[in-house]
Amino acid sequence: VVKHWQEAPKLDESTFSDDLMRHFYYTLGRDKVGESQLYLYHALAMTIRDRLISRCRATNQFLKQKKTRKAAYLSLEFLMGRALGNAVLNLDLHKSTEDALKQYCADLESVGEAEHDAGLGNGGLGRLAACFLDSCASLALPVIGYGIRYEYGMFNQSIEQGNQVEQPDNWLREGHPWELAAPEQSQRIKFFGHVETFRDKSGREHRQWVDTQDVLAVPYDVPIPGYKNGVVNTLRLWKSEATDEFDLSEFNAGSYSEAVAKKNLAEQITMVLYPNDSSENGKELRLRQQYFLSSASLQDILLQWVELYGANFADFADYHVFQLNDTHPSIAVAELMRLFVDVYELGWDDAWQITTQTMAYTNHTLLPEALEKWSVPLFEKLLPRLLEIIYEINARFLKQVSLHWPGDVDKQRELSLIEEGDVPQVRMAYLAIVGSYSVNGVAALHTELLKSGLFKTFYELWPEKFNNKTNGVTPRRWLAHCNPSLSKLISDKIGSGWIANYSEISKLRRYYDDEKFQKQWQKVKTANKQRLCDLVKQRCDVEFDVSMMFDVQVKRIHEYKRQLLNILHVIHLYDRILKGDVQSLAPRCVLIGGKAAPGYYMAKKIIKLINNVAAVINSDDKAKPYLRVAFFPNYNVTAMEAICPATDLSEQISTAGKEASGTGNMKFMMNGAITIGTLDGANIEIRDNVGADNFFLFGAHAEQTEEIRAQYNPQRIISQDANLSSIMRLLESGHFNLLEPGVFDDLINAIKSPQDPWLTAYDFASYIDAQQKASDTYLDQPTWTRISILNTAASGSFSSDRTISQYCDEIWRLAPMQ
Ligand code: DL6
Repeated sequence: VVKHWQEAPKLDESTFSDDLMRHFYYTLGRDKVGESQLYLYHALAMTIRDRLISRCRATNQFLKQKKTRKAAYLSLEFLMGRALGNAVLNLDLHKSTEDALKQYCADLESVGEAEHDAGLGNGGLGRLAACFLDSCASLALPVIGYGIRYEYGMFNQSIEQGNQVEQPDNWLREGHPWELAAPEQSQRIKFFGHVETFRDKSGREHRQWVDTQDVLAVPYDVPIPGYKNGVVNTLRLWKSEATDEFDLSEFNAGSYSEAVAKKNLAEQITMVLYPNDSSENGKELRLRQQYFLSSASLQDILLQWVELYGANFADFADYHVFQLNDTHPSIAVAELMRLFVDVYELGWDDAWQITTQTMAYTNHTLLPEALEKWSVPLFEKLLPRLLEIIYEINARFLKQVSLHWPGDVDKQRELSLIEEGDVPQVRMAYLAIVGSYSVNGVAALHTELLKSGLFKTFYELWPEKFNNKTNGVTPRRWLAHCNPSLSKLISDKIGSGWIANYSEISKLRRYYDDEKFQKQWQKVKTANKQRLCDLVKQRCDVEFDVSMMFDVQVKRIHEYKRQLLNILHVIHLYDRILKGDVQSLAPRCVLIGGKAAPGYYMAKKIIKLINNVAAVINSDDKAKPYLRVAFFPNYNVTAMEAICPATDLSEQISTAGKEASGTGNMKFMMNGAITIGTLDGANIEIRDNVGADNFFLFGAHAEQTEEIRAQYNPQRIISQDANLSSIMRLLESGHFNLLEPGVFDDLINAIKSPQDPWLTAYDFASYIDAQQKASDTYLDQPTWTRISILNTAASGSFSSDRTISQYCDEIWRLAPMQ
């Protein structure tokens, strides 16, 4: 007799300790805790997973029983980081866990160290997806995440002779205890082949995609717990596998090796995450990943629909919405059409109506190099039926364009889904816009720039589609979990309601002037800084000092994010120290971390410069009392959990108009760091919320940058600025590269080039001024602490709960699960 799930043994706090022992002893077959505590971590993860599974079942059962509108978040990236601490927090298992671990003389923090980060994303876009899942579950919203189970996530970075070296991230090597495979729900994905017309019995013509080389998509489900609300949603990650019949012909012909090689080809699809955060390189494998994810996820949802309600899709759009996380999964628009028209035999118009009422697209970047285009010949080879469908969508769309702008052929060329040229290209962002009922940017300025620039003509055509959803981050991971001592201090003062309802954090404002509270606030910060000191010593071999200001910039290395400007300021401080101009210097420890895309030459040079400058400064005794510099290798989610609670000054210094939103800026703010930043992305909203006096502003405004670029003369700026000239002399003299002549020439030339799009020299002087203000303020600790408290208190609207509530109310229109 198969026991029904409802009769499954009850798991609660009373059995936690026994469950842990059972998993350790029986499931894993261990009786001793080793050095790494790996098995104890696995046993603990399984003990907690048991509790997640029961809640996940209940959540799924609810959704099956009630015909409910749901959202699916389609993303090529989910940068989840570690799961253990988050699950303990959200399921309120802290005490049970610590008690149970005592029998092994272990504690949660040390056992948690055994967990590998799930680094299935590059940076902001992937981490946003992870924060969104936490918020959806915590708000009890029926949202499923769909992604790829990459065998190798974001590469591991080490530094050798100041240079970035990449190593593969074999994160699954020791097993991933949180996931559950569901091979019985695998989907078949078609590639290659060709399209034929056939006539059915009634004489109707159909297009058929035949002679395809199919690959299996096998789902692995990762539970996503809501915060203390009993909800557990699902992140479904697809792994590619060869189909069973892949080898038959070769086996029959005795070609064992060829057969296995083909298997490898299928499994390559989900082998590795592409490590570019904002540029695509047109690789066939990447397009395969995009189609693989989109097709598997849509088939999964359609199949569930058919199983529950039959193949009638008349009200499908009332119950489903697909949020496309950037253009990466935008092929889903054409795939949903293919499934409706070819597989479920809907008429084109019905299919198009449903599709355009279920798709919604989020744009995450204005950088032109990140706007995906795929060559038509590649599409034709890999996905011939999808290309046909895109042509048909385009033909009908261009008819609409010609009605709107009669006789204007240029408009048709401008908006066409196919870009003309030697090798014509499919414009994926245009496909996403045409196929969606909602198009959103991720911060107010970014959305305005989309409407007035990149997608201006689409905005003229469909103004109602465009909307803004300023990003947010989850206060559970980014304050409650990563900064327990500050959380306790906050909760002692204003109660713990802020964890579930982050707008309550504003109650903290009442205490910013309270001296006793300020002292407690400082004490927490100092303890967090001490922890970071230890980590920096261990990872960078640099001594930081808690009495100095912790000035931090951690994010992907990109020219537009201007780590170069930061290091110019560091050189300026060093220059002042050498000249004995130290009177108004607040002693600082500067920490910079982030990964460069492996093929991004300039970003790698910037890493090298940071490391060389750090080496020179840290070995100079004159600098020691005033300045220490470290490059943090292999920056990832777990590193940020230690870094943001310890940061005093948050560097958000991108060229205005280039950073779509930023989310690191929000994590720092929540943890009481003060921002030095440009009017870019969500910095603008951060400054509006905390007040101009509590933010160190500098730099050109976005609307000025075009004009500045038109007459940009950085050599003149350098020659007229004594500070900058002095820095350039140090750089050009080879002071930081005595044994490596010329290594920084390209960086030096970039700063001096009138074509420098990042306006480094232009913003330098105002950056130095703002840094001096930061320095002056830091020397006045009561004022600094007041501003720090005000920053946390004003961070209420940067919770991803607020963002998700807006997605829910204005795009998804979902009701919470009751
Ligand atoms: O929206 C999340 C995040 C923003 O906060 C960053 O400002 C933006 O740079 C990032 N975009 C990407 C680019 N990927 N693509 N396409 O990661 O998105």
